[in-house]
Amino acid sequence: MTVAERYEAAKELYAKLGVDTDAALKALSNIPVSMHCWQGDDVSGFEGEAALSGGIQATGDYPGKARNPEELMADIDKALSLIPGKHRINLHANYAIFQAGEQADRDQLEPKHFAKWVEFAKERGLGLDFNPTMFSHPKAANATLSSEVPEIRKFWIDHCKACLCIAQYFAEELGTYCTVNIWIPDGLKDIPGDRMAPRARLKDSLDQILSIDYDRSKVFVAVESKVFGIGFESYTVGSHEFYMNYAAKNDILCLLDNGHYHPTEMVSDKISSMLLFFDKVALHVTRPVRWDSDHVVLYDDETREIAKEIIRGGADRVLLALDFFDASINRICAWVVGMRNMQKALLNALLMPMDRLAKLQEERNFSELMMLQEELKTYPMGAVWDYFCQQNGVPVREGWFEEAMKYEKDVLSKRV
Ligand code: RNT
Ligand code: ZN
Repeated sequence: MTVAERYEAAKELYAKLGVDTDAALKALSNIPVSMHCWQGDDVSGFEGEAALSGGIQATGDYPGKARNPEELMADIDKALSLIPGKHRINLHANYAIFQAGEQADRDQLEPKHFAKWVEFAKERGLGLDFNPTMFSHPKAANATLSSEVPEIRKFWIDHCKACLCIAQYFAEELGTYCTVNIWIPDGLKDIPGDRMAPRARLKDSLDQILSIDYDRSKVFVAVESKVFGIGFESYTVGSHEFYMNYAAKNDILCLLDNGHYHPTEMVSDKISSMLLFFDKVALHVTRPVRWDSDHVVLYDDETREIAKEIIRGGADRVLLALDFFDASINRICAWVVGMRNMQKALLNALLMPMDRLAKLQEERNFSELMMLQEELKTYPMGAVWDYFCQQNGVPVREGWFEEAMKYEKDVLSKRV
């Protein structure tokens, strides 16, 4: 049977459940996923030799990582050619591109330092999202926005202000919003002597950053909390409660990274609560293995559950991005597997008879609810997914892997 024939058979089965597969595919093609540039080079960026700091780690030494803008852009292109749909690229400030001889510290960054990225995005019809980079820098050695040292704090406040200007430039040039996500690594290894003061300073820093004049209709600022980091096991300044309250009071957004909570705490369960109080919620979908390890996103239970909540809450209200950095495998494969899995999870959710499931719950008919959710697991979602890939002109099923391996042989393996 051809891909199209298998799709027709699947379509009939889903129709019996009242699910319209054509509508599901249309909806899927309208959900952009922001692909993080930093999987391509283990969060190195283009500034030079600064080692990755901030309590995050990219472990592994798989050969062929991108070493400059040209290589990273070529790798992103390769990955996107194997991923169906139109997406966005998520940049970090340490991916600024300087002209020969030019240099600017992070508090001096300007839109021009990202002109090449805008050109790249424009040519491909991609949106850009952005992140201040408050790690892997000598001034981030102890703390950033919560620092007790006024000059250090000012440096990072100025960096964030610069990032808002750059984000607005992205939004204006590309005609689509830009999410700016603020994450800081500030925290303590051991029991604090004072939990309040660093948080008060962080609050003040955020107030100063947001006091600049920027277009809130185009630039969506989000704050990303975290429960711990390596070397920050006992206390993080930017905790969940801190940021949730800050965001609510200041009309900005929260970003939930599903590696940043206690291991039995699920981000999928948080999305509906956020959407009842905020216009939008931002996500970093990742895979924590025992800690915030940032493994590649799989088509696993929590990814599927997150996707269901995105579909139920309204995909246009969720700023969906991925965040992982595995340096132990081919980096193109990491991107493609993670992106395709996120999309499969979204498709899986789009193919569920959501109204019927909700009604069964209202009726407290839990036997049928369980039965139906379990039966749905073996419906032919794969046939619908294959058709989507074919429709979008990307390789069907594992067909993409061969192309990734050819790229490794022809391009990546020559980077020594
Ligand atoms: C770190 C956060 C943060 C980073 C990126 C590189 O724990 O998840 O989002 O991973 O900014
Ligand atoms: Zn994150």
